[in-house]
Amino acid sequence: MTRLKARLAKSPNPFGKALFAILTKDHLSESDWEDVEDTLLMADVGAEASEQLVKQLRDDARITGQKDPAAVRRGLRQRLIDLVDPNMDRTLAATRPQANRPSVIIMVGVNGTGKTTTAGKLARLFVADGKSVVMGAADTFRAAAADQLETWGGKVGVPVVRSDRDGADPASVAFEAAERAKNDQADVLIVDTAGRLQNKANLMDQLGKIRRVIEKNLPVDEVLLVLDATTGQNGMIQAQVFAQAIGVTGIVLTKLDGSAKGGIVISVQRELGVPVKLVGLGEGPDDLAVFDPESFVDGILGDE
Ligand SMILES: Nc1nc2c(ncn2[C@@H]2O[C@H](COP(=O)(O)OP(=O)(O)O)[C@@H](O)[C@H]2O)c(=O)[nH]1
Ligand SMILES: [Mg+2]
Repeated sequence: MTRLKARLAKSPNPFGKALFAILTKDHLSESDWEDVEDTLLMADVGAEASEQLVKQLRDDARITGQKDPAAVRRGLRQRLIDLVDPNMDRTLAATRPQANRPSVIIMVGVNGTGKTTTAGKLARLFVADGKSVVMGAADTFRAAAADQLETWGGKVGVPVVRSDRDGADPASVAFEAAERAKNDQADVLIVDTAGRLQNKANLMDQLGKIRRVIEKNLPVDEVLLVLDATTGQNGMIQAQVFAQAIGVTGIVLTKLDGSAKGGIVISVQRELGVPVKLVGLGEGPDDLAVFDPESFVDGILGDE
C-alpha cells in the first residue's frame, strides 16, 4: 500500500497536487474554479464526478472559509477518498477461503492492456502467499502469446496449460486448464484470454464459451477486466464492451506508472459499478499493487 502511494507520488503531475496548489491560493476566482474542473477532466475523473467534486469543494471553501493549507489538504483528501469510494469490496475472491476447490480468475481486456503480464504478476502474489497456481493460455491467436505466459510461469514457478497450435480453440485450452487445476487440487486457476476480437457479438460468443467450458469443472469466481490507464476515454468505451460481453467482478488498472491520468480509477468505477482491485505500476514481477483508496489519494496528493 505504501508502495502504491510512493509510486504515484513520483508520477508526473499527480492531479491531487495540482488541485491543492489552486485551492490554497489567497483568492479563488471563477477562473480558478474552472482550473480545478479542467484539472479533474484532464486527469480522466469524468465529467459528472468532476462537476460533483467542484461543487463540494466550492461549498467547503464557502462554509469554512478555510485558508490554512493543512486544513485545505485534509478536506480535499477526504473528498477525494469519498469519490474513490472506500466502501467497495476490493478483495479478490481467490483470497477468500474456498470449499476445497480452486478459485478461478479469467483475465479479459483489449490487446496490449497488460492481461498476460498481470496474470504472471498475480500468480507470483499467490505463490508468495503459499498458494498453488495453474495458468491457462487461452489466447491462442499467436503462439507467442502462450510463450509469453509460459515465460511468466517459469519465472514464478507455475505450470501453464497451453496449445501448441496457432489458432487452436481457446475454449478447449480453458477447459483443459480447469481440469488440470481441479485434478492438481490447485488453489487458484488464472486463465489468460485474447483481446483482439472483431466485434461485440464475437467477443460475447468467445468469452461466454470460455466461461461455460470452465464451469463444467469449476465455478468462475472472478473476471478481471484489465484497462490501460494511459488510454483515457478510449479505454472507458472498451471497458463498457467487455462489461456487457462478460460479467466483470473487478478492474485492474495497468500502466499507472506512466500516467498522470489516475482519475480514470474514479470514472471507470462509476461507469461500471465495479471496483478497481489491483493496479499495475511497471513491467516487473513485483509491479502489481492491491488498490487502496487512501494510499491512492495520498499518492496523487504528493508529499505534505
Ligand atoms: N509500464 C507498465 N507497463 C506494463 C504494465 N503492465 C503491462 N505492461 C506492458 O504492456 C505491454 C503489453 O502487456 P501484455 O501483458 O502483453 O498485454 P496483453 O496483450 O493484454 O496480454 C508489455 O510490454 C508489458 O510489459 C504496467 O503496469 N506498467
Ligand atoms: Mg496477452
